[in-house]
Amino acid sequence: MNVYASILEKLREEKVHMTLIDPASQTPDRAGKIAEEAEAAGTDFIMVGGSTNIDGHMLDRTIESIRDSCTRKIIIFPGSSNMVSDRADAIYYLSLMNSEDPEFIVGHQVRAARYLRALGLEVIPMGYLVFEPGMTVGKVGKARLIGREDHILASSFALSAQLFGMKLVYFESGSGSPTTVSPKVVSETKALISVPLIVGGGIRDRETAQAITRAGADIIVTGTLAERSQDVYASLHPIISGVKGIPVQK
Ligand code: 1GP
Repeated sequence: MNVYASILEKLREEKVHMTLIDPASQTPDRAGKIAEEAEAAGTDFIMVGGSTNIDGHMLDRTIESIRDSCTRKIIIFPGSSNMVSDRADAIYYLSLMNSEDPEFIVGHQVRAARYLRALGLEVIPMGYLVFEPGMTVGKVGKARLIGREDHILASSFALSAQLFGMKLVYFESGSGSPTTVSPKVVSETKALISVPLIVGGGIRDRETAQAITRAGADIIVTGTLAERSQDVYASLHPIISGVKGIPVQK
């Protein structure tokens, strides 16, 4: 089964949690340890990537280390056309739709297209929307930030992504953000789209993760929490069990 099909299959049963690991934030060994503990805490998929440029060798080593210590599928979350590795199970083919720079909407994607085809890596098309405060990805990606309460603009972008044929929509506040998108933005968007909605950026506690999930988010992403934690299991388990405790609409 390919990765996208396994995401959909999982979502038929329960809400999904993904752990983001940025290869620029720690050694490959530590990345492997984070993934191992995240899996024990119940995470469903490992995303590898970030908005700072990472050389291919570091990306490969990080994915190999995660692969050695964890059985979860690994999805690349690329910040540029360089972040491609055949060690992963899939890659988000993402368009930062609210960028002011066409490079982030379609430029990197065009440069990577033939290489991705040659590698045979599974590609998952995704509409990626960056909300205030945006943090590093907002600056690097030259995003015209969406307000965290702006449900009209947010849901219009999300519906547009679906109309373009994208298979996932990701609402991003930026890694390390002090705020998250508002639950109302999530609920208004879910009322309009049928593809899975991912929400990430600034989620650090069970209550926030549950509020966003209850509003309709299908997939919750956390990154910073595990990267900064001495006890990854203890940090992630309350969030993941909280997310899993919200029933899916059948
Ligand atoms: C960033 O949405 C992810 O791309 C995760 O954000 O690091 O704040 O958990 P955090």
